[in-house]
Amino acid sequence: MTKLTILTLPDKRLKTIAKPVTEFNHKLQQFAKDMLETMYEAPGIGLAATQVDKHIQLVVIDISEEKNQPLCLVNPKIIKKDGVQIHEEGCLSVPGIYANVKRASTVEVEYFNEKGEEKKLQADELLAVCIQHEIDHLKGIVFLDHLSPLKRKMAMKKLEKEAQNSD
Ligand code: K2U
Ligand code: ZN
Repeated sequence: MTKLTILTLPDKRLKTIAKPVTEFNHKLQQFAKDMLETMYEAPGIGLAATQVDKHIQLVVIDISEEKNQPLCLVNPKIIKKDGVQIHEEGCLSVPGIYANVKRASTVEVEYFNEKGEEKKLQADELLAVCIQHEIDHLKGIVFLDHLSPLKRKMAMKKLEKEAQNSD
């Protein structure tokens, strides 16, 4: 297994729009395993391929306490959204910054697993937040992009300050 390097803002590669996966082969399945290992190690409950500078439509998620319920969503599409929820979010690509983000409270997602099998999933609460957060990454969107310009500016200033302090 390989631990992958996670990009952090202000790296512009995080704004890249991911391409659909067309080949479900051993290489993709190994990449999904490496993504899960990197996510558990971070630690996080989700990770998008964009964040490790691989611009394909693949995200991994595991919100279970025991870290034993991994999900791999390839070419995910939200086909239904309902309600509104506000949840505090962080991001492995935006270290040390947390903010409330408004998102749909439930989503229905069509996707393929790493073997190329078609799947459909209904999610609510934290899983719905995570799925929307990760699919945003595949569109080059980070959670700060949902904030007001003032809040986003304040968050970027804090990020820059923390980056200077850690140099
Ligand atoms: O995309 C990422 O960086 C992974 C996020 C996913 C996430 C953010 C906000 C809300 C739900 C999911 C990381 O897992 S952030 C770290 C974290 C860990 C536990 C709970 C919430 C956030
Ligand atoms: Zn994130």
